[in-house]
Amino acid sequence: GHFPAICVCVFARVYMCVFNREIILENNLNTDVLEELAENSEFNESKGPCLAFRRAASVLKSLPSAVHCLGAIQGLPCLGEHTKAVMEEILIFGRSFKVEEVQSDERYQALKLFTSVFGVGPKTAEKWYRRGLRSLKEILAEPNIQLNRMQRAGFLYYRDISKAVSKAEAKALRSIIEETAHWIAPDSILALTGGFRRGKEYGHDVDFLLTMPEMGKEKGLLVRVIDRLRDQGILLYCEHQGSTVDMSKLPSRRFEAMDHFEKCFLILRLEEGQMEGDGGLQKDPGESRGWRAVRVDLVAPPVDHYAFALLGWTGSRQFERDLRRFARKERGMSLDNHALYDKTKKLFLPATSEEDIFAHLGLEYVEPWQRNA
Ligand code: TTP
Ligand code: MN
Ligand code: MN
Ligand code: MN
Repeated sequence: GHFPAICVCVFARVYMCVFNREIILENNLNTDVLEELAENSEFNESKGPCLAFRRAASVLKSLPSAVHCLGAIQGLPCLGEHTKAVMEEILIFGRSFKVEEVQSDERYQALKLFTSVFGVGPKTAEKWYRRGLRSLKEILAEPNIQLNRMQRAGFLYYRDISKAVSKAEAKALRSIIEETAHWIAPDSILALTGGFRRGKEYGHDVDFLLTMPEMGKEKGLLVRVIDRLRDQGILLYCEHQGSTVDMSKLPSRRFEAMDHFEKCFLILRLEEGQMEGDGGLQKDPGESRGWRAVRVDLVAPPVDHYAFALLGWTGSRQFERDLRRFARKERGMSLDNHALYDKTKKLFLPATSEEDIFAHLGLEYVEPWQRNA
């Protein structure tokens, strides 16, 4: 049967962190390759293979030692035929021809490039590709292309937001947003989520949850925070989504990554002087204009959903997938960013902390840094 990947991952990751970094790096070579295949399948709308490659990558990441022969991966769960074939090529030839074929594919390259723009999804990328467009320059030069507001911001700040965000930059943003939120509501609570909560050194954006200790008091707060950021001149772009929470609905499978909380996708201006700990580490002074644009996700769940929102927004995406799958297959429960529902007992299981949720699932608590699946 299916041994839940999460068990392998959680168990092995603790082990791995304690021991050898080289091993992690070596397996990452393989997992990066698998991620590319996953992405390629996604572009081809092959959802099954896409998830299969992602899951396989996650399992490989969790191994306590590097893979040196096919025998080492023989008994592992979630490794399909295609993954094994790729691994075999890498082990024998030091490279995978299948992967190189994908990497050199014109369509793959174009779709990868186009979807790297904030606001551009696979559908839009495909449309542009079909029109014969191959570069970002060509898209900007094409008069018949209508970019929406988000895409215009994506192109405008492309250079900055495709550059990794550092931990120091994430911390600086945290202070700015926290100060702003406290200025409006002194007892508001801001929590860092996403990759940085998992201890990552770099990220593609910075994710936060914003809430109030008293249920319902969070209403209107996010909008006021955004207005204040705008007044301070640091709001470069804001896509605001109102709350659509409907608690009569059961946790859904269809909208895996989506949730109904009020949120905004932002681009903020971060002054270089606002960062502590990077003193003297200036880059090329000719290139520096003293600030950079950073992508920020700010989500405002009501406090009674906070634990689920925190678990959901901490990620990684693969960890969330594995956890939801585990809940479904092993426990007959459905889990999403809002709730945990026991399908046999037909009731919602309340939680005020992540610990509560893991306990309901009959799992030992998994620290955020162990969730980098
Ligand atoms: P991301 O910010 O996309 O990913 P990350 O922080 O793990 O890595 P990085 O930013 O460095 O690339 O998403 C963070 C988590 O939030 C992820 O587990 C998925 C979750 N999420 C939702 O639950 N709903 C959403 O609508 C989005 C966009 C993300
Ligand atoms: Mn993130
Ligand atoms: Mn990401
Ligand atoms: Mn994000």
